[in-house]
Amino acid sequence: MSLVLGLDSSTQSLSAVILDTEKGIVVASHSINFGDDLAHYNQPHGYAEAGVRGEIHSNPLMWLEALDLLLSQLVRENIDLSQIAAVSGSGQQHGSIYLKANFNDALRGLTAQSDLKTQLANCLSRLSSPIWMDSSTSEECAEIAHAVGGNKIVCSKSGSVAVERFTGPQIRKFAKTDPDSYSETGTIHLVSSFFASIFAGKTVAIDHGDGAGMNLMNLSDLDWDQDLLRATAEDLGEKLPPCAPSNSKSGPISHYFVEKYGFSPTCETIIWSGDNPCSLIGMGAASPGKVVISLGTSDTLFAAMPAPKTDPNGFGHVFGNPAGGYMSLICFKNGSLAREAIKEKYELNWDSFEKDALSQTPAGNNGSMMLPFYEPEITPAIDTEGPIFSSDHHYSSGEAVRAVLESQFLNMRTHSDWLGVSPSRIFITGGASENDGIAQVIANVFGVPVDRLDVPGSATIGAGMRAALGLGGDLADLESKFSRPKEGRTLEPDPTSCDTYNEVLPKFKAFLAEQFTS
Ligand code: ADP
Ligand code: XUL
Repeated sequence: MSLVLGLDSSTQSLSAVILDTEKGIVVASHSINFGDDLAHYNQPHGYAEAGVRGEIHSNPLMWLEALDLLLSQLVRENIDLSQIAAVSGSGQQHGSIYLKANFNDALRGLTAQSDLKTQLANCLSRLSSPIWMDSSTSEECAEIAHAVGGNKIVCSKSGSVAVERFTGPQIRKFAKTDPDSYSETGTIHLVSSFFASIFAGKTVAIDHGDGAGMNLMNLSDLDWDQDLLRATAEDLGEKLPPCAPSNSKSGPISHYFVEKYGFSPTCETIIWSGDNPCSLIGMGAASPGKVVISLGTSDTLFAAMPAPKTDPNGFGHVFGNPAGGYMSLICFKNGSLAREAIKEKYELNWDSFEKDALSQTPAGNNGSMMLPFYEPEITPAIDTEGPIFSSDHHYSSGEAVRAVLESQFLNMRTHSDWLGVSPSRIFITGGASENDGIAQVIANVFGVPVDRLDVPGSATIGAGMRAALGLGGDLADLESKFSRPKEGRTLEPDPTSCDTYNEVLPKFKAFLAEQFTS
């Protein structure tokens, strides 16, 4: 059997691809959008909108319902799931699910006569899951850093300073604010290890890629760090699954999926990883040399690293590379959500955003800039209530579209300097990467050609490739089949615009520093 299934539970959707690893083709793909397809949860973008002081949570039952819905729709489309040899997946990073001690028994006792949501609902010791957009744990970050002797130590151990959205500070906040429910919690899972456990029918490990996004794993031995565990919450070591390499097998698929959806009982499950580590694999960037920009709900910039190197400003991160070694990751929270805000304000669609608005204005926007932070930003760490414009004249739609894009990518260039990598080519992925206007601004700001891959959805594809790697597949072979650049779609930088951006860059940095001096 040469078919593998890759899933991606992201902020706004749950997606699946089936890859034929011999023929090198995508046999099927399907997606459930939380806002549109599961509108009864009232989480139009995949999370509850009205958070208190930066709290952003999702409903884990919505994720479970999405999984049953996705698989039943694949079966209804006559996709034969019995031919799948292995399953793995990708999850939005940092989000956590809190489960009572009955979780393992409930997984073992799942029956195909009912669904996952109904059968697992009473395993939750916390009804909602904080996700990566949550910025409510500054106090807990400071406490963790203080307890281990400062953020320099947190960073040298875990690859990141204590970060609001990371799972450790989120766990600490839960333990402080709801100690009874915390002590009732038997296991804390990441989105990735939660789904992986459901497929395996038992609690499985957290992989080194996603585990590094918790402020709890020590990068030197890739295991839980006892000082960080102690600084975070009582008895935390007992509530976490073990850490394991990303290609670990977790046994045959749970009987639930065999009986309900016709999977083969011999289908192997491979533990899941985070969406950015999976994307690194899907983009063919697992070996050092390629720089990837992912334009999803957030924008991220990442690259494989031979040895861990940390960001002196504390904004960037080091994660485990699912193929071994390390990767860097820099997350810009105001990605698609900021572009969407401008699109909606000027009543544009993505086509007119690019063709009518962007094309009206020249590179450099005649000096009109903006700081495109609609929500508290991660890179740089800024607590803001809204965007700031450099000029108080009314921006036309063309000026506003150009301002949001130029400032996003000038900010990205500024805050990826510490990697010390001069890319000769950038690979882009994610929902917004299809937009040629956006891709051209990236090419011009960074001054290098920009490529996309033949097959869209690098996190989902990467999850499928990881399923194949778990069965012993060859990375170079899989990359040659699924991570090929799309022919005829390379965007070359325009030399005149590149010169303009080299001149604008120091002005943008000064504007940013002027507004946010801390
Ligand atoms: P995530 O994985 O975080 O859920 P995706 O990678 O699926 O996100 O990207 C979804 C985002 O892509 C949407 O929020 C939307 O703003 C953006 N998007 C989709 N199509 C376009 C387009 N043609 N141009 C610009 N942005 C787009
Ligand atoms: C990475 C991050 C986001 C999430 C959601 O640190 O917070 O990219 O993984 O995609």
